[in-house]
Amino acid sequence: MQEQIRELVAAAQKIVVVQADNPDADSLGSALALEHILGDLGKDVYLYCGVDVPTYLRYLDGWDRVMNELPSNFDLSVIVDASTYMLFDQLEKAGKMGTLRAKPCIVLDHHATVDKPLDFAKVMLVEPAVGSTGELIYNLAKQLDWPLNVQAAEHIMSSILGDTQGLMNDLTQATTYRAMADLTVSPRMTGKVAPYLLGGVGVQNGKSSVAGAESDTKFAWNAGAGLGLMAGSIGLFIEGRFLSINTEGAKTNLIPITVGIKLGGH
Ligand SMILES: [Mn+2]
Repeated sequence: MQEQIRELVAAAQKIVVVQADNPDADSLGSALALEHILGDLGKDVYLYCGVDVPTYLRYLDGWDRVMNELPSNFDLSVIVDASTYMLFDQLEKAGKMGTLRAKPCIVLDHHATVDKPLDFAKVMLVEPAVGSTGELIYNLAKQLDWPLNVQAAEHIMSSILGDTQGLMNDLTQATTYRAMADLTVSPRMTGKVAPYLLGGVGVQNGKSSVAGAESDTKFAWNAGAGLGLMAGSIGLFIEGRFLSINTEGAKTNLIPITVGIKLGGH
């Protein structure tokens, strides 16, 4: 199913992300996250919802890009957080359901069995075991190696927080905390190589192993650079730094290289 999604997205240029007539933080966060993800994949993304975004959701950056009118021309639709006809009255009233049905469609949802399911979708990725559509998109992004920039990560976190009522209700699972931690720690690194700089000054304490030698504290400074990489769910980093210690006579200069692994997170 994930491969079908990859192929449908690859084949499309203009993609409309569709929310039902009952938008909430999960649907809006999911739509905005997809706007960033698909945008970073080079797609033209439109956001549609049949009703106005409620004022209580307008803290989500980008809510004002959600349009009340379905574009007449698009290659693919992605419906988020809904999988029943019953939540699309506005499209029916506007006579646009036919337009939606005529184009390839992906449904991303987490609601258990519904009445009148959207039978025209090419792919229905509906996972009731997942607490929110935001978390489902996070999983999909990891499986398909989709880019998650900072904004996409924040929107997914808003989705998750919305449906789990701040990680408080039954929809919150171990995977939810893991996803939140992952998205919080370093969304910039997800699927990417991230360079960074290091620097510091301090004191270096050394003691000769010769019997009776006194320990010695010296001023030192260091500077360096590192590179973080992702390999699946494992984060790797390599960093090198130039360390200079003000030892008597000639300075002691070292270039320690550190290589490490961060497990279970980005
Ligand atoms: Mn939801």
